[in-house]
Amino acid sequence: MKQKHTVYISIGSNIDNKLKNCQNGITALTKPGLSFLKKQSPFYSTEPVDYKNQDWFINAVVKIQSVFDPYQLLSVIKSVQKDAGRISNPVRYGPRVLDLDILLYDDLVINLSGLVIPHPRMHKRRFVLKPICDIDPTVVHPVLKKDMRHLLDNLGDGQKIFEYR
Ligand code: PH2
Ligand code: MG
Ligand code: MG
Repeated sequence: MKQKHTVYISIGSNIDNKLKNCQNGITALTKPGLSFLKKQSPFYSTEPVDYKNQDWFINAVVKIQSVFDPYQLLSVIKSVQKDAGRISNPVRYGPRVLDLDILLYDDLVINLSGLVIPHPRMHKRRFVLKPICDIDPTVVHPVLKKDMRHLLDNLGDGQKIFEYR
C-alpha cells in the first residue's frame, strides 16, 4: 500500500453560500478515495485580512491523510476550486468562492514557484491558527520550530473570529 501523508488544509469562502461552498469543497477534496478526512475543525466567521474591503469569510481547517504527493494534491485542489466556480481574480487576497490552501504536509519544507509549504502566512493568521489548534495544538511548524498553540498565543490583537453557528 502506498504511503499516506498527513496534510493540514485550510478552507475558506466569502462569496454566495459560504458555508455550503466550504462543505462541498471538503467533500470534493476527499471524494476520490485517495484522501481521507481525519479531523475537521469547527467553522468560523472571520474578518478579512490583508485585503480588508471585502465580505467576511467562513474558514475551517481539515486534517487529511493522502496518498498524493504535494503536486498531485495541488492539482486536485485547483480542480476542486475551479469546479466550485472560482475564477481568476485581479485583486490579490480578494474575494473567492472557495480557497483551499495546503498549510502543512508531513514535516516537508519546500519553496518553489506555485508551491510553498508550510504556507508562508499561516503563522500570522488567526483564521488558520485557531482552527488548527482545535484539531491539534501540539503540531510543530517545521520552519519556525514552534507549536501551533505558541503561534496562536503570540498573535497580536485584531483579526476578529467567531465560531459560526
Ligand atoms: N484569505 C485570503 C485573504 N484574506 N481573510 C480571511 N478572514 N479568511 C481567508 O480565508 C482569507 C482572508 C487569501 O486567500
Ligand atoms: Mg489559495
Ligand atoms: Mg488563501
